[in-house]
Amino acid sequence: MSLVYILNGPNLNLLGQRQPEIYGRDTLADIEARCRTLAEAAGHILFFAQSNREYELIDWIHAARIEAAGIIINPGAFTHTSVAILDALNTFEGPVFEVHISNIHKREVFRHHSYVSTRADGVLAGFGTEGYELALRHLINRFSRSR
Ligand code: DHK
Repeated sequence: MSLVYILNGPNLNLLGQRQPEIYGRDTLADIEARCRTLAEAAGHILFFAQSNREYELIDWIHAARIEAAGIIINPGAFTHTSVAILDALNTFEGPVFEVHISNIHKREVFRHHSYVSTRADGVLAGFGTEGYELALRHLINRFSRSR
């Protein structure tokens, strides 16, 4: 049994209402419910959280260092700005997967660079909200392979 952290950055609390033509109609609660079902069916535990505050995301990454087997993170706009989140992720020894609902490379140039990608073991962008489940399925498969 492993603990997985799924962390979400700023504005993702507004999923479902926020620019649905880009981010879709699913809410963060919908994503959490689907991921929780998936994790629990495989015998794992999920910590799922969102914050608009950079320090809170960093504090969760620090907590993950102690107790989590893997991190899935959609840092929102902090993807493109936060060396502090990158530094925190660099202290985490397990696998890190970066998820973006939209394909950031198809959007404005300022979204093309991700600090987090320089640490992430894999990146999913443009798979819509399904990207979270794809990343989680991968982590679950990884855990069962390393047993
Ligand atoms: C979410 C955001 O909030 C943006 O700031 C990123 C990302 C893209 C997403 O696609 O999930 O640029």
